Amino acid sequence: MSEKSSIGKAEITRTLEQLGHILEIAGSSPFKVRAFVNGSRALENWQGDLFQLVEDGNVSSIQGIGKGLASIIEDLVQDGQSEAETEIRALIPESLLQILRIAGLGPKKVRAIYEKLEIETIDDLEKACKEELIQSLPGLGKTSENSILKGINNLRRFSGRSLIPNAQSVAERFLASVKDAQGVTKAEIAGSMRRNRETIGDIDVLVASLEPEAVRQAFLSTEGIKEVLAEGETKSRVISEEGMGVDLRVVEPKSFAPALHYFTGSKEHNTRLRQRARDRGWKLNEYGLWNEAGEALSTPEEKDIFSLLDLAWIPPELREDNGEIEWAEKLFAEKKSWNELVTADQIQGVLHCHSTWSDGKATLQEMVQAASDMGWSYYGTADHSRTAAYAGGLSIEQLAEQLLEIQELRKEFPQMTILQGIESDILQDGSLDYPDEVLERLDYVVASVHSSFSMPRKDQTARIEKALRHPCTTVWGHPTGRLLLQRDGYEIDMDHLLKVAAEEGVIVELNAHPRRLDVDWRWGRRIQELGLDVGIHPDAHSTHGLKDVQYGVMAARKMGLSSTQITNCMERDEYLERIKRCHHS
Ligand code: DGT
Ligand code: CA
Ligand code: CA
Ligand code: ZN
Repeated sequence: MSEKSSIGKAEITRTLEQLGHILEIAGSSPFKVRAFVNGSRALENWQGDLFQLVEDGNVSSIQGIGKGLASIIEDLVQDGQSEAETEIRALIPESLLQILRIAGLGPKKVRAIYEKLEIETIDDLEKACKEELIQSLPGLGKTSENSILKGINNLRRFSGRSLIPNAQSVAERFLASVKDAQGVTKAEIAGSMRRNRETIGDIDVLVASLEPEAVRQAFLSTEGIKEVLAEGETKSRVISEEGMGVDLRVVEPKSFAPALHYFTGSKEHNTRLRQRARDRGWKLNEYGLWNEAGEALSTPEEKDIFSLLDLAWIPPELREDNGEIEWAEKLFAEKKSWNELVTADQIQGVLHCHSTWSDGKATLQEMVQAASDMGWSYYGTADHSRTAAYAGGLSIEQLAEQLLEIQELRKEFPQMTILQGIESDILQDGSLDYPDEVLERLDYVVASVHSSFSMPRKDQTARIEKALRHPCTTVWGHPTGRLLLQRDGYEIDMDHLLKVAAEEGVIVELNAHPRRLDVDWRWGRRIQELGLDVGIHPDAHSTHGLKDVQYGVMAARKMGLSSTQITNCMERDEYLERIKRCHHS
């Protein structure tokens, strides 16, 4: 296994997009620029085993990736570097890539700034703005100068994205304050939040009203604004005290549905839909939809836009230009609609929760009480296994003691089925953390990696495969090990391991902790193709942590899953049958 070849698809996707931007700044042909930017997106949306594809010499079979790009991808996968990449990077000073990160500055503007003023760094750009040198450039003006200055400031202070719960609390606050403004007929959160993305860049608030001034005042009087970056008649932008950007857009009530569709995005999805309108001589934008005669078509609801374009309504979560448009086309032709996506009230119980027996903050009794309060009918504890000393992993004796407590709790909570499980570390060699006869006494086993994250891909894959093939493994816990905004997952052959899970009847966990949301939603299509079962588990370490199930449900919706594909939407008896596994001996 080669040590240097540990460059994954996500990184390659980022590289290709960046190369496209570099080419644009350097003044390359638009054709070439587009090949990279579109190729990056094509790769991001493609699901499968990239390493296998490279081995088969088949990269150009991905739609949207030509021969030239394919050979760069092959080099990146095999060697972690590519000569073509080095050549492209040499076209411009590296520091220009930092400038590209400033909000509102795309490659075109960066090119003008670089070409005309020979500016290469953020500090020089800041100076040029203050000396009012930018406003004379084509495509830039006095206002761009101010917005660049603010953008630089923001980049320095708030360059990050946010986890869903943080963004949600900010969004709710702003939404509540504009909802009550005079003249408001509708108000909704759009953007990545409405699409249930795993992290949120900024919050987009969309309001329908004929009195934009009242809305703006209500918006700007929301509590906890750190800075107002822009205030216009229908558009405002602020930074909240939590450091989150919040955009307000006010539209006329008749434009609300097209605006909601537009500002929900994704940008890629929007582009496809606009093209679809254009293909029939129509026009679609955030204000409405017009036919070939230039007549505005009536679109009171989002679904009207879709149906006028011969598409079934697409749930916002799926709008990533990830095959959803083709699917909506097919559904529309068959006069069908989308399968209902899973909802939180369909969850019947959970596995994979911790307690004070290991590193949880609440006792088992408190956890069961809280689970019962959630309205669930089964609850599976899963404390850490003995090797996880740092997390208070349970010895074999402690497991036996815990069972005694569970037997008492079963009497105290007759309405609940209380299961004893374990979150077993997958040891270095892929074995589980107890002898088989101990594992066999448990109701279920979650197998998770908690150590040796940087093993070479092949070894890591073999390690996990061995654990998934163990007859006592019920659930594959947080499959990639990623921590959002903190660390990427370990390198594994995900496609292969999903197939192993399918063969072995192992449940793939959708860990609902908002920092994990692991397995990643981008595997949703593949998981459905393989007919895998997904379990939404809170990995709760406190009673409050049980509520994280809601984020798992959001991610499951983004994967396109219905309740029938989620194991813990099963009624209790069926569920108990499903998780039985370790009774071979
Ligand atoms: P974020 O904020 O980075 O988490 O992601 P979004 O998707 O919320 O992006 P944002 O806030 O920049 O824009 C909100 C939506 O507005 C976006 O999803 C689609 C739409 N939009 C913004 N800029 C463009 C554009 O240049 N073209 C098109 N077609 N749509 C755009
Ligand atoms: Ca946004
Ligand atoms: Ca925005
Ligand atoms: Zn874990």
